[in-house]
Amino acid sequence: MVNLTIDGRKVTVPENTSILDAAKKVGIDIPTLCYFPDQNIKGNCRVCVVEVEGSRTLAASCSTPVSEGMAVKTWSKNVMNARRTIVQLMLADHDEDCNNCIKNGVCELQSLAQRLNIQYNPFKNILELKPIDTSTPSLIRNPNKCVKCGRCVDMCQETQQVGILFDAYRGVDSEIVSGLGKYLSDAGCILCGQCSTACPVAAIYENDETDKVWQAIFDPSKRVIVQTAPAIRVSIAEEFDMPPGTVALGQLAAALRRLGFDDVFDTDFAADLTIMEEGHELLERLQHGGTLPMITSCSPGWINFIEQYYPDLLSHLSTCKSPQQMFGAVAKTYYAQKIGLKPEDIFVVSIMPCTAKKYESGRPEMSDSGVRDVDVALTTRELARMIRQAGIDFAALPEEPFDEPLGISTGAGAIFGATGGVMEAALRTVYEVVTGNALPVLDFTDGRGLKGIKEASMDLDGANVNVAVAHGIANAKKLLELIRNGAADYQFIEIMCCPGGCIGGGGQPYRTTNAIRQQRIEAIYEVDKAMPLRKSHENPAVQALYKEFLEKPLSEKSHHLLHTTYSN
Ligand code: HC1
Ligand code: SF4
Repeated sequence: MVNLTIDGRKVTVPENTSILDAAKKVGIDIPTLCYFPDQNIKGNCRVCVVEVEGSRTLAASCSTPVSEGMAVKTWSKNVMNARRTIVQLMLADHDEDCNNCIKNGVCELQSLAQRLNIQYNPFKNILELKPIDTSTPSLIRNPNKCVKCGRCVDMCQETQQVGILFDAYRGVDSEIVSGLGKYLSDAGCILCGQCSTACPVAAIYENDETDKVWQAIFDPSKRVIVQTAPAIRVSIAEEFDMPPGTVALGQLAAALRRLGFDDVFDTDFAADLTIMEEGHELLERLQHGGTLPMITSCSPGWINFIEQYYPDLLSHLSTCKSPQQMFGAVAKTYYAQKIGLKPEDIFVVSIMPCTAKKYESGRPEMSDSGVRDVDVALTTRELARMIRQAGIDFAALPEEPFDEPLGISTGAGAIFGATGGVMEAALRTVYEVVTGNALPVLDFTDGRGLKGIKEASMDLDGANVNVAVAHGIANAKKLLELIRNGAADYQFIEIMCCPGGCIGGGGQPYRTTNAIRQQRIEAIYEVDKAMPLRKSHENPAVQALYKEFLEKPLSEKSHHLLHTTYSN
C-alpha cells in the first residue's frame, strides 16, 4: 500500500493506483476528458493535471501513479490556469455553434468550460471547417466538433476491434479519421455506434430521425405503431436521472402512449416469434442437415460485420430476420388485416438501443409486407429527446400495460436484450419441443454475464448440443476464427455485436461503462423473473398468430415474411 496526501488529506491506496483514482477515493473529483472507464489510459488531453510537490511540471493525474510520501494539490493557481488554457485551446479549434448542436446540454467540453468558468477565450478560433460525414443512415460524423480525445478510436480499435477510426497526422494537423480520406460508408464501418456512446462531444452521433416520427404522429391519416426493444426498459430511466438498473417497463408504455402512438407494442413479442422460427431452424439443421454451427442473426451490427469481413461463413447464419424486422412484417400484414388497414396506411416506429437498426430497417429486402416494414428506428437517446420535447415527467408516469396482441410477450423475449439471452430463450423452447418434457430449471446461468465467450452443453433427448455465446466484435472474431479453422465444436452460437449485448448498444445513454452494463443485465433478468410466462412457445399471441395466419414455424408464409438472405 502507498501513503500520500491529496489536498492535505491522508490517503492510502494500493501500488500503481493513479492519482485520479486515489483522489476519487476521498471524494475529490478531478475533471477529465480523454479518460474513459474501462479504456486504456491515454493521458493526452491533460485536462486532469495536478501539482505534485517537488515537481516543476504539472502531472496528468490519470496516467501518473501514486508514490510513497507524495503530496498532491488538485487545485491551485497553476492548475487552474493550465486547465483553462487547455480547454480554451480546444474551444479555439472547435465549432462553437452550441445552440445548433445535438449535444447541447450533455456535452462534456461544454460542462468543462462551465466548470472552469470560461467566459471568454483569448485564443482566436482557427477552425477550418471540414465536410460533415452523412454517408450512413445510422451515424453522423462531424470532424468540426472533434476534440481528438481518442475515446472513439479506443472503442473501434480495442473494444470492437473493427479498426475503422484512427489517429492520423501529427501536431496541429492531427485528426481522427475513418480510413484515410474515406466516409464511414466506404471505410468498412459496421455502424455499431460504440464510438458514439464514448464521444464526449458531438463528433460522432446518431442520425436523429425524431422529426420524421413527429410528422407521422401528427398526420391523422397514419396509424402509427411503436415497438420497443427488450433493452430499452432497463436503460431509458437513466436518461431521466434514475440509477442504472432501474426497470421502467410500465412507465415506458405510458410515455409512448402520451407521445401519441396509436398502438404501443413490444419487440419482445417478436423476440418470442424469432425463437419459434430460429429454434425450429436449429432442429431442422440438427436433424436433417444444414450448416452448423448455426449462428444467431438478430444483431444488425454483427450482420454488417460478417457480411463485410467473414463472407465465407454466411451460410452459418440463421435465416431468421431480427425481431425488429419480424415485427414490422407482421404488423403490416397480420395486424393490418385485423384492423382493416393497408400496409401503406401504417407507420411502424421501433425504439432500439442500436444505431445499426436504422440501417437494417432500410435494407431493400426488409419490405416483405409490400412496403418498407419498419419506417423509422429510433435509439434510446432519441426517444428520451422526444419525451423531453413533449414535456412528459417520465419519473412521475404511472405504470401502464402494452397493447394487445403484439404487446404480449414472455420473459424469454425480454432476455434477448442481454448477452446470452437469445441462447437461453432458444434452449428453453428447443428443449421442450424436442423432449416433450417441461424444463426442470429455466435459468441457464452458464450463458449469462460479461465474460467474453461463454460455453455450455445441453442434453436434448440423448443428443448433446454444444453452444457458445460471444458479445462484442472482438470476442466474436475469436469464434469465427475457430469456425474457419474447423476447430469449433459447437452446434449453436449466439453473437451480439455490442459489449454486454443490446443493453450495451450503441444507441443507449452516453457513457455506458461495464459497471452500468452489469446493472442493466441484472435488471433484465428481474424483468424475466417477474413475467407470468417465461418460454416463447407459451406466448398466447404468438400461438394465435400461427393459428390464424402463419400456420406453423418455417411454413411458406413464415419463410416469406420472417426469413431473409445475406449478401457480401
Ligand atoms: Fe436487440 Fe433484438 S435483442 S437485436 O439486441 O434480437 O437492438 O434490445 O430489439 O430486433 O428483440 C437491439 C435489444 C432488439 C431485435 C430483439
Ligand atoms: Fe467503429 Fe463501430 Fe464506430 Fe463504425 S460504428 S466507427 S465500426 S465503433
